[in-house]
Amino acid sequence: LPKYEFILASRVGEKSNVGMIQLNRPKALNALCNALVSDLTNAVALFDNDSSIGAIVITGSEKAFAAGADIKEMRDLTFSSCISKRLLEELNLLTSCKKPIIAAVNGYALGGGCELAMMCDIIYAGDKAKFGQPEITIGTIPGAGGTQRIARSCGKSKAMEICLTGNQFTAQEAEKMGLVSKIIPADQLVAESIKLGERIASMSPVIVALCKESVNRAFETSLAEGLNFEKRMFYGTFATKDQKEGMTAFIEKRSPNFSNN
Ligand code: CO8
Repeated sequence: LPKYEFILASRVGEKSNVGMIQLNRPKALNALCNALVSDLTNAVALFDNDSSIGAIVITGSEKAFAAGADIKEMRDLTFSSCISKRLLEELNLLTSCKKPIIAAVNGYALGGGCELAMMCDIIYAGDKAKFGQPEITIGTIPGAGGTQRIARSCGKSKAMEICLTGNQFTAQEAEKMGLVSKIIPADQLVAESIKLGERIASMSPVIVALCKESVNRAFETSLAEGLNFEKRMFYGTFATKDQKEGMTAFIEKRSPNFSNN
């Protein structure tokens, strides 16, 4: 795997089938400077195209998942420079990854850090994690999905309160709101997230990709269209060898041997 400046990337899990990305810019609490975002999107693309990898985990340090966009890089931006640089469009590439991405959040997930976690497919939080969208306190607003994704997963009142006050909220509150799926003691968070990645990586990759796409469709369309989309994807699974293998293995009382076909 390539060496990156602001992240560490490795293959983890008993079968080395989980791609691990650790944000590694400790001096700035993993603030998402442009170079870090490039490293991150490159590493995700590499794992997405690596057939030995079935799921990806993104984590930070115990102190910070990521403390947001880099405020020092942002201060002197202008409207026209944002347009010409297509600011934040690169980070959005993460959402086109076919493989499930798990955010393992310890410490601060603020601003762009919270948004990065919400771009992932599943969030596991350490018991001391702190979330928030503090942009309003520094004269801007969330720009990488915060207003939209919190509204969709937690409703309007929570989204408004979080985005308009900039107040931090705890892992426990985040779980209650449905933003994170599980809280784990901080020192076990990464190991548990890898286990989750291994569980997903034990499934058929092609079926996992169809399943992820179907769940994501729920956020993009009406219920009737989404149900139709899901049904077509479901029908589509019967064109794969892995569906035959999965059901045959069940009937023969053995574990399946998926092939990504
Ligand atoms: N940008 C740049 N540097 C940062 C950032 C940041 N977001 N956060 C922390 N740092 C730096 C500090 O400047 C400090 O550096 P130095 O030692 O050189 O002064 C170092 O990290 C340690 O930080 P603190 O001393 O502040 O550590 P504390 O433990 O006292 O406080 C906090 C931790 C509460 C997390 C505090 O650092 C903080 O409030 N950080 C800023 C949080 C914030 O406002 N984030 C939102 C940024 S705006 C944003 O994210 C826009 C979203 C658009 C999408 C972005 C996608 C990339």
